[in-house]
Amino acid sequence: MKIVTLAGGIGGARFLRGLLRAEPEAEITVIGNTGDDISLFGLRVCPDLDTVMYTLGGGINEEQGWGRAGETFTVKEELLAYGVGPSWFGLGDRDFATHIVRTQMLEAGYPLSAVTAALCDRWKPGVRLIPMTDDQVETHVVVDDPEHGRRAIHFQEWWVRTRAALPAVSIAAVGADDAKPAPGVLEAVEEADAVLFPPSNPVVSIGTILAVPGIREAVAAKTVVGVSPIIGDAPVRGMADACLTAIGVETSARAVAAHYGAGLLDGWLVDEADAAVAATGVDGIEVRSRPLLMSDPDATAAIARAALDLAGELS
Ligand code: GDP
Ligand code: FO1
Ligand code: CA
Repeated sequence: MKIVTLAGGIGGARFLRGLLRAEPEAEITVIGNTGDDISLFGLRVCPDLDTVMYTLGGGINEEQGWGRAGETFTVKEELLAYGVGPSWFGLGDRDFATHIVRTQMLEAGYPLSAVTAALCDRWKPGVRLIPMTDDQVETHVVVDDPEHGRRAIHFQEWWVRTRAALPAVSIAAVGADDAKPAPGVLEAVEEADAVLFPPSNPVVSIGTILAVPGIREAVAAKTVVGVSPIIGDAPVRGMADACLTAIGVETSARAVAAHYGAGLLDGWLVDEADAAVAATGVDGIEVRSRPLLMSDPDATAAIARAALDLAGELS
């Protein structure tokens, strides 16, 4: 069986761990979000790709959900001793090595997809991890900054430094319009038996991947089942509500399904807390309710199994 998932960071990675457990023989291709990527200290950092790679490869800091287990921060402290920041982004020593290897390969002329494959040679995530594009796409957020007025800042500055506390006027995937899907992305989607949306951020993870020309159309042609990241009108973790508000979408499992739309989604899993959404349905989308907390590997595998079963029914 061939499965394609789009994926952001933590929500995507944890779902994938469940999917691998539910369907160990499947050939899984993961199309990773690169809109969160940022250059710091001359190094290219790809948080969502790394979160998937470290989580599936056994190197993740489990409590935090991003970054490496057993991490130390000597390099960051030494940089700060020189007055070199940003201080608000916690790059650890072990993680630094990944960004050094990545940047060295990018500067030697390798595309990000080849670099990601090389990094995965070490981590062996058990899936084929492909960035959505080899072109540079960066999510920027327009905010009304009390100190500097209206301005655009990098998504990471908004998310990590301000914890999305400055209301977003708009969110843009800068460069997406001119980006091309990375090699293998469209082919994997075309060959897939099912496309799954993990409970990743609908705006800055799934939305950004779909903004690369060609990906939305290819995905829409397949049987697509999504898992809601919103339970009981709130994100399970993080500030996805701030992203949804910025694009004028209510923070609810129903509104997110309607936002994706029946042209894209065939099936939608909502939590038991949102059973009313399954009872009334969302136009043109088959909605089922079940427990959606990825509390442990078995619970997560059961969510993945339910998504696959629904895709099987709808295809
Ligand atoms: P990020 O890039 O690290 O922010 O991660 P993703 O975009 O892949 O996923 C973030 C989303 O995962 C958040 O909006 C959360 O609400 C959602 N999420 C996290 N844990 C769970 C869970 O256990 N169940 C569900 N349904 N959603 C979750
Ligand atoms: N998230 C934070 O909240 N604070 C950090 O200092 C931080 C550092 C960091 C370093 C490497 C990496 O791969 C991810 C990191 N993240 C950090 C997570 C991450 O940038 C965001 O949660 C996501 O990009 C939002 O989707
Ligand atoms: Ca992300």
